[in-house]
Amino acid sequence: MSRLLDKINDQKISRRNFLKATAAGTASLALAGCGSGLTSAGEKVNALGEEQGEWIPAACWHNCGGRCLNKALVVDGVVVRQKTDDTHEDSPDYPQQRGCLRGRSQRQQVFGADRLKYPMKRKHWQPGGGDKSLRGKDEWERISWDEALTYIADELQRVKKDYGNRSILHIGGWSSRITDISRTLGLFGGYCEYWNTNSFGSWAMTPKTVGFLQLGVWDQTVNDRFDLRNCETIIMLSMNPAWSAMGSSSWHYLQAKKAGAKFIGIDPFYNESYSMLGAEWVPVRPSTDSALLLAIAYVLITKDHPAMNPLIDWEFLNKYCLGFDAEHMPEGEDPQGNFKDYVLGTYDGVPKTPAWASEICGVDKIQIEKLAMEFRKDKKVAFLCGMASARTTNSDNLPQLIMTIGAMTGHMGKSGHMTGSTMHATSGNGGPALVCAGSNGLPGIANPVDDSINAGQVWDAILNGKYNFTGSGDFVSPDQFKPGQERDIDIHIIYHSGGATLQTSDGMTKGIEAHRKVDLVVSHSQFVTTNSKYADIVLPVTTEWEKFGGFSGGTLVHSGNREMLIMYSQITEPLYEARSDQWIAIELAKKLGIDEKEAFPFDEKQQFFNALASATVVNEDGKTYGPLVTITQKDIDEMGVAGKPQTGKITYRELKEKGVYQVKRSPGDNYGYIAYEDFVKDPGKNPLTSESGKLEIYSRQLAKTVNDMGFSRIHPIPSYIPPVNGYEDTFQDWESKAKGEYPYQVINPHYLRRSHTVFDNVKWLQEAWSNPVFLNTKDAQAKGISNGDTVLITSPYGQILRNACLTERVRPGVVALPHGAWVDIDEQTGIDRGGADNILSGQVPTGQGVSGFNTGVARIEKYTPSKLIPDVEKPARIVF
Ligand SMILES: Nc1nc2c(c(=O)[nH]1)N[C@H]1C(S)=C(S)[C@@H](COP(=O)(O)OP(=O)(O)OC[C@H]3O[C@@H](n4cnc5c(=O)[nH]c(N)nc54)[C@H](O)[C@@H]3O)O[C@H]1N2
Ligand SMILES: Nc1nc2c(c(=O)[nH]1)N[C@H]1C(S)=C(S)[C@@H](COP(=O)(O)OP(=O)(O)OC[C@H]3O[C@@H](n4cnc5c(=O)[nH]c(N)nc54)[C@H](O)[C@@H]3O)O[C@H]1N2
Ligand code: SF4
Ligand SMILES: [Mo]
Repeated sequence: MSRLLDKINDQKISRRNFLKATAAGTASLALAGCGSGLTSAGEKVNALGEEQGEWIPAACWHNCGGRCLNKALVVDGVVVRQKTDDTHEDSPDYPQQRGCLRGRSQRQQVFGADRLKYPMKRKHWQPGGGDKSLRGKDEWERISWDEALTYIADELQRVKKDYGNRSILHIGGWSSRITDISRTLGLFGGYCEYWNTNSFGSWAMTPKTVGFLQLGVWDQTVNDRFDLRNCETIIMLSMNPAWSAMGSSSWHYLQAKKAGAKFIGIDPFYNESYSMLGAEWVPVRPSTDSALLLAIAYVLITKDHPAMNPLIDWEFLNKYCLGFDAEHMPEGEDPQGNFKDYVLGTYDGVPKTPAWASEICGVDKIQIEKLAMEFRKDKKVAFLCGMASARTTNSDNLPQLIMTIGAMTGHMGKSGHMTGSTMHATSGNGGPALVCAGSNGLPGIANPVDDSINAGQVWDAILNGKYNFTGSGDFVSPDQFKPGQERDIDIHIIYHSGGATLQTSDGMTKGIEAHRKVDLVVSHSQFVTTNSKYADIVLPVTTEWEKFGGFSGGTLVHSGNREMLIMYSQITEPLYEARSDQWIAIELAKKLGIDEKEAFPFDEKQQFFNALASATVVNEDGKTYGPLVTITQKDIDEMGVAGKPQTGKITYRELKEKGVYQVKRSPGDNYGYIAYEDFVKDPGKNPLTSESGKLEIYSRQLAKTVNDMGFSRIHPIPSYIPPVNGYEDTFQDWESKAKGEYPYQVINPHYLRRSHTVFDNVKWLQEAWSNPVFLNTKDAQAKGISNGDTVLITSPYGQILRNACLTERVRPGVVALPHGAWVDIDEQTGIDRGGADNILSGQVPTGQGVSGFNTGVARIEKYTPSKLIPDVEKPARIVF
């Protein structure tokens, strides 16, 4: 290390040598256990860097809960330090876009010793598959780009000829359609797609169908952040912005706290957010929120008295909703099917009382009664919901039930009142984007194959040759929720061009088996990720730091919070032999005899320019939009692109230097937002997205769509349907309450140390945040497990090891296993030492094709054969 520092100080080192040296330095650090070497490195180069370096806005491009401004200090081509937003003074009304611990460790990732350096082939792979069983444990051989692309092209041709294009499964992470290779494969005749409701769970389709969706965007059904300060009570259901929505969100909630709001958290885990906000805890069992909320409805209905105890907003129900009671049912439907009578148990004989719910959801019945009162109509209430509770099986009615509670109590469409979903980069800040990212201008390329397999069936489909086809595309496609149709499928190639899908999809144990079945697995990646570990040909790709530049949210669903747009620039030339995904797509097109100009009519720089020129920003009226960036002919000439000069709010030069454009906000400005305001003012003129244009507490369309898809069945009204692998399944016998083989429920909180799987290889972060399993103290003690003990967790689908962290913050009966750790199977025992969440999940799609990430059962026991070493002490995965 010290020789490296001397070299940097000498300023004699070339950039390329430095990168090699950095890589070596990080490797030795990793092996020795992270010492303080790098800190002193920072100090030494710091003084030097400040004089001579340039701060360049550096991408943080991951699917985390933030979009923050990060900058890298580059001295003579070498990144010596990082910092975050200091472009303006920080204040609650106009906050800096500050990065988190992960973003600030980005250089450790980009220049990590474990970066993939060259294309690689698995030693025992041969065209047709070779020894397939060795996937995940074989040796790697370095090959040239030409060899790699030739192997892939030949296999694609062979499989197309013998089995057809639908035997090529292309997985591009979130959506098969967004990665560059989808363009090449589209022109090649198409590919079978993979789709997943992912983050959204049953918020994927339900809200739009029942009329509970604003602006076409899922997490913008709540009011603007300033309006949080007008709320008396903020009830949060399955939310953890302090971990999962870094950036400014927590600060917005704190302003509401400062303004006097009372917070309540409905969650099996009393997480950092509730703790920060001093929230009252409603310790619900996972996947049982529907039971709890039905009992809330019961209390509201039975305790309401319009004059003496006004809890329900009858006017709101009458005017804006369908299906609450027998008098407001859709035409042609049996009046007995209404919500109120279901809650009261009029026809099914089961009143959904707090006692009824308590047995299921585990919240004391007195606490349920008290909680119901908090929703009362004469209080200013925000009912904010994250989507974790809907990443559960049989939860299709949950968003509808959340909407129903909000509608019953009239907490919609006015200041100080809100009901809806809010999560990720836009947590606590609803409304349309004030600055909008532009488009790269590439024309779409269709996929001629219409097959699309749900994440909850994809590995089973490969293994068994059958799946339930419900429509094409990903879940944002209107065509995805169609009547189900059993289809045969015969997958021969798995092509991973993005995402960490083997790691992040349901049922990893079966996923590995499926990967060991096909003829070829290709993976583009930056590290030996799980996808690449089980692949045959691995192609090293560049990070965003190695590209010409880009904008926050380029390929992601969320571009950031509504008030800003980030533009980043190139930090370094591509490392080693890494190439961009687009370069690979172009070169593969050439090998396949496809006109690459048809796939990519213009280059990445022109794509950047197009996005720059088409970015827009709101005008001061708060309604109309104009171009964001002023671009001169000189800028265009310097970039070497085709385009016309234009006038906007910030010059290209200033944006390039600052890295961010942020709309300056203050309370009472023109940029505020109240969800459902127009609808509430004039429902006739501003109908919602449902069949009737109203809030559908009874939704014919919802039940029909889900039931026709054929994964499982639901009712048109919100009802409690026991989840698959839920609390009920922890019992051998529900009546006698005899516990079964898997007596605990498992949830997967998104974890601070990583963004899903990304950053989990960074030693700084591994050292700062260990990755235990969180167990309730009493549960652990009953099993003789102490803090730090290694625990074996067994589900019906797989086994993992983690060291225990005992806490009272997880409710009894629940095991909280952080999401996203990299799998590390011990091939002798079959046990995963990495603690990967999806080793514990199965292939169980329900309803609209939801992944039940937070519905799982398991048993726990102290593991004695050996003790897990901390992740930071594990060697990094360095191949060459
Ligand atoms: N059990 C369980 N599973 C879950 C969840 C859970 O809570 N529990 N959460 C789910 C949710 S909400 C989500 S959104 C998904 C996320 O699932 P994924 O999208 O699969 O997860 P990421 O780890 O973000 O995957 C991004 C991958 O892309 C790679 N990458 C980064 N840049 C590039 C690039 O330029 N090119 C290429 N080719 N690759 C690149 C990264 O290294 C990483 O491997 O996981 C889901 N899975
Ligand atoms: N650090 C970090 N931040 C991230 C991510 C990451 O991986 N790491 N991922 C990003 C992405 S893509 C997404 S989708 C978001 C996800 O963001 P969130 O949905 O906020 O993430 P989670 O941490 O899974 O869940 C939030 C809370 O829901 C609780 N919960 C789980 N199941 C249930 C249930 O059945 N009922 C109730 N009432 N509560 C439940 C959990 O205990 C947790 O406290 O985070 C984003 N931000
Ligand atoms: S919250 Fe996300 S975008 Fe912001 S610094 Fe952290 S990892 Fe990067
Ligand atoms: Mo997500």
